Amino acid sequence: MHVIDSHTGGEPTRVILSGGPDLGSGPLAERARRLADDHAAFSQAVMREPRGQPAMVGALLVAPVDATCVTGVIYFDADAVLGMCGHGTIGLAVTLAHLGRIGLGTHRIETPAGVVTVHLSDANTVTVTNVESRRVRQGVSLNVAGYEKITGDLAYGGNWFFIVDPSPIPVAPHNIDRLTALAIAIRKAAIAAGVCGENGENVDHVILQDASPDPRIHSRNFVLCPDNTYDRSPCGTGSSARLACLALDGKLAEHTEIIQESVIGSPFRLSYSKGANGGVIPSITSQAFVTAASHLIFAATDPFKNGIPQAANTGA
Ligand code: PYC
Repeated sequence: MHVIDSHTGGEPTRVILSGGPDLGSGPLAERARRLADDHAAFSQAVMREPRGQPAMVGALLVAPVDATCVTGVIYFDADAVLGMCGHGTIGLAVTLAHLGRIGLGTHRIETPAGVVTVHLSDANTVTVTNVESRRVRQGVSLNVAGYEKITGDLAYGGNWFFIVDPSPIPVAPHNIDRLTALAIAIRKAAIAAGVCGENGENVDHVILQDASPDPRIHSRNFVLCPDNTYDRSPCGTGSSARLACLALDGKLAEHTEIIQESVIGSPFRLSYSKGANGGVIPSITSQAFVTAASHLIFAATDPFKNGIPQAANTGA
């Protein structure tokens, strides 16, 4: 299996160029369902240690349905298939440029959530124009053990997010373990309370918002991903969901750029234009860097051919 790794603000992306499962043809959302239903062992083998690493997102290249797209892609982590991935799309564009498959300029990429565009302005800098993003519920209160109540918004940015603003725990690197435990409890409570997307989609990510100590930065976030790791970047789809909330609350005007940073201080430049269906079309700019080009080998006799199971990793 031939892969290229990159990171976007510290968040890793692994592009699978060859050797992935054959998902057949048809709409990418159907092919993504096949990846989720029939190929969990593949996702875990490629994302988990010893071949992968915590927080890694895979980008499986597939043929696009829309011939105007340079590629189709299905994103996944060790535990879930994603509708879209913002940091991954920045990593993918830089990887395609590294391979000489795209040049500077604007290109279309098909994802299960829809077609997005990337504008590559130099070898490392990419602006993603995401799918229309929207808030679907505001001020939802959840019962979370240890807290009187946790209130947040449910919003979509290519994946489903429960967004708590402000975070009851300061968003800072020394609090990452506590933030992770709280975000896992919030996601569990949201699912138990039936807080879900219009078609029954579960909340797959949780965002805890805070102010940044740097006055030039609009805000700082902590984002929990489906595999229970935190996003080292500010999360492109999460930032998109957040932009939808800021727009609806009248807190950010159309075409006004802000900088949002992650819990480890990685910045995304964000803005939006109004969407056709009442949501926002987010624009996300950041940089990615290629870190490795490898052939993954899966020996039949390797006891960790399918990765280290999560319980063994965490002691859970
Ligand atoms: O950047 O959209 C994103 C993302 C999703 C999961 C990890 N990163």
